[in-house]
Amino acid sequence: MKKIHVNQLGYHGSDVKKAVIALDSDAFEIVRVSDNTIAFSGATAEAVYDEASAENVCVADFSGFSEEGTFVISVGTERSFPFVIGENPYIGLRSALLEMFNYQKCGVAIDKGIWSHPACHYSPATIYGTGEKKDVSGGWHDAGDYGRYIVPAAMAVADLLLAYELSPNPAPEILDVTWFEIEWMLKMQCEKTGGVYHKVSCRIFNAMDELPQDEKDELIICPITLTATADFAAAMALASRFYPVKKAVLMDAAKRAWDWCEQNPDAPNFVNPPDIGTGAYGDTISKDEIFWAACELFAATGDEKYHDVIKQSEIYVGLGWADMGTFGIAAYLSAASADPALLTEMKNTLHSVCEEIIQKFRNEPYGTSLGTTYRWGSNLDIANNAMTLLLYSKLAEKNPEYENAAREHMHYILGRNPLSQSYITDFGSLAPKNPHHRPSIAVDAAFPGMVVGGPNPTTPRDTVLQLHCEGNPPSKFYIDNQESFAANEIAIYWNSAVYFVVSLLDI
Ligand code: 9MR
Ligand code: ZN
Repeated sequence: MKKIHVNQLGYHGSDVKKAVIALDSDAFEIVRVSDNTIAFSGATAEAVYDEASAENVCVADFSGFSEEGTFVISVGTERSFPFVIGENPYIGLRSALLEMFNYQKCGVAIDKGIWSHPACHYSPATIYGTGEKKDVSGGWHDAGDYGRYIVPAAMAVADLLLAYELSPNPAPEILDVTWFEIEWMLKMQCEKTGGVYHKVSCRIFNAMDELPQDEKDELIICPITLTATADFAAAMALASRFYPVKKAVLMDAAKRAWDWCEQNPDAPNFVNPPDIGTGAYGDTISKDEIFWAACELFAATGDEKYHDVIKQSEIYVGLGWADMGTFGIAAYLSAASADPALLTEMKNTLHSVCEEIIQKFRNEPYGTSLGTTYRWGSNLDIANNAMTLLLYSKLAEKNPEYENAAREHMHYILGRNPLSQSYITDFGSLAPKNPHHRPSIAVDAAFPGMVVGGPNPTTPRDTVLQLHCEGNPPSKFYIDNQESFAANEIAIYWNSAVYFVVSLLDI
């Protein structure tokens, strides 16, 4: 087990560069891997107690060192994993994170080396509780399972489109990649009512080594929900900015979904019907999704009817599949005819969230901001906090400290954490090899560029994780085991959030 933690890909020469040393040390050395010579000697900062890992650690700041090459940090006999200092230590990362979405495609044959497979899940699905069939083929498999769910889909689409819009150097293919999911989302809208079905999947999660084309059980479309319909309205209105040729179709879909929400404000929250066991994504509060939808529809149309809803609403803030408020704020900040006073209020609201993040960040030696709360998908929370800071700096007021903090969050994901664990498959010396991802398990090789959920001590039913990590502090509650769904699964909206961050940082 390493005791000196670094970003295992590396750092740009001009970056703030820090390693975290979980040893009692007052000095460190940077050693050239090529010839084992010492390139730099420095003093560590005074030891601090890190609550999330329950350890004393010292930060080694080597920002002043910018020689290009491959190095390790050394203290006594301890060595970190090697890392690069250079112009592009993250080569291939951004495109791999995006390629994951092409790999998750459902309903079409996939041609990706050992991970290739024929088309899957293309038969018409049954609308729950009826004999009615509907074609809802396409879209991305959500995660390690083959379900396709509107709520996380809306989030992934928003992350990717915002990455395209706000990156200083966006990958042009983002729009094509994302269109595949949007096309499927459109099929999930009920033609008659405008409401949007919550999800489509088989009744249960099938065997872990089953390839998608072998999952032949009946596909079930679960009932329309307010959460899914509001998320859909928001995502389609947002998408209308990016696909001019499809604008009319997207806006029509968005408005019909909005009307459904207005007519069904008290529709119940989603819970799985008794005979369905796949992901629920049930959200008890849909007001933030309505707020997001109103902001996107207002930004897309300038129609005061949506503005009135925003003016009467609380300002919601937060990112996560159950929290869409910050997307709403981002939309309002880019709306052409925003109200100046409300605009200021929204900026201030976002600013206070950023300040909460940054207060924690200043106290966390690993460059994180989660305190001791490592929920299922803790890496999403890491990425979302970075994303929130970057959105503020981009849309409200440029803030170098926020941008630096976002970069520091990426260092955590790429290995500068208490386990020296990179959380992205195929990137870093110690990257996950056994993600909870059916197609990877079936061929016994992890598809590259997938972000795993990360440490999570709060899911007792993940028995393999619990057994292995019993007694571990929160940020060390992780195992690279294919059975650990609560720490080692992958998901489209985890990749999309990290993709947003790397796109804005332009790495
Ligand atoms: O990411 C979701 C996490 O926030 C929830 O706590 C968890 C339990 O409801 O579900 C996670 O989402 C999973 C979904 O339900 C099914 N597909 C895989 C998702 C990632 O683990
Ligand atoms: Zn499929």
